[in-house]
Amino acid sequence: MNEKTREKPNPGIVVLTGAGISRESGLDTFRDADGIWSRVRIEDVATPEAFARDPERVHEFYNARRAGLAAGEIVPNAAHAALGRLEAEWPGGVLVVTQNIDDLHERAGSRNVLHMHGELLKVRCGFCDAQAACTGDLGVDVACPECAVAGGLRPHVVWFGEMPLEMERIYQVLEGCGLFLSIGTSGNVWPAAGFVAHVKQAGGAHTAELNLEPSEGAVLFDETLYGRATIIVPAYIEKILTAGW
Ligand code: BV8
Repeated sequence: MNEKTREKPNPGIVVLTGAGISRESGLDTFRDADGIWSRVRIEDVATPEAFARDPERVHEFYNARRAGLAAGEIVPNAAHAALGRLEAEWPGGVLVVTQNIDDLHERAGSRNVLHMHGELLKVRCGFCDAQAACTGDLGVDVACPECAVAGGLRPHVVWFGEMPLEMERIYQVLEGCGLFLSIGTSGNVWPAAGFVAHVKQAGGAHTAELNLEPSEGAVLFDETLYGRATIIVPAYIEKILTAGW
């Protein structure tokens, strides 16, 4: 713990997570050899242009991921559980800012979860902007539960070229935290890839990267630990709760 954060007895903790934390739960990552982007092109399924061009293709892509997430064998792992424990036991604030659109953090007991890239189990209406829960398949013929118009519903996810959610709140908590932890992300996607630099500019926080391998921004972190999330995250959380950082 450094000077500035030593002032505050229990400084806040911000944890950024990416697809790597859900890999051992059976969900694919994006950029690993067997990742999602090795099978489909971002331009075909994860941009507003793709949705305008071929909405059924995009629905098919997210329907398959939604069905996969709802499958019984996909459950939170020890890394998700460790973050649930951190929130329950750390006297200061803990916010999980996740790039993931799955619900494994919440299923592992985390309450303060901010999905900056949206949520797979939610849909949004392009006509009335209503949001609704969605566990089944979506299609252009499905009517909005609010305005009853069909053809406007889309997955409530942030596509490339779209503004991530709650950016102001995210920068605010980053500027006031005592520890910034980055778990299971390759650091290729912006603005999330810029958070560590933003924290360092703000001055006081300690920064740590926990990942299978060094990310694009690895050199910017004060501390790095490499290995599988289910192994290194519970150990690191235990250390924080018993000895701080
Ligand atoms: C925006 C939702 C304007 C949908 C996603 C040039 C320079 C800079 C930026 C850009 C640029 N050109 C374009 C951009 C912007 C673009 C961008 O960053 N493109 C990249 C590809 C160059 N960004 C945007 O368009 C964003 N919007 O910029 O708006 C703006 C500007 C400023 C401020 C505000 C707004 C919107 C981006 C969001 C897109 N939507 N997802 C969906 O999921 O289908 S992004 C998608 O990638 C996921 O959300 C994912 O989380 C994110 C990042 O990927 P990772 O999670 O890091 O996954 P990856 O596979 O890459 O890495 C996994 C890591 O885990 C690896 O390091 C691996 O080693 C590790 N790992 C694997 N197994 C394990 C493990 N670690 C531990 N244990 C294991 N077992």
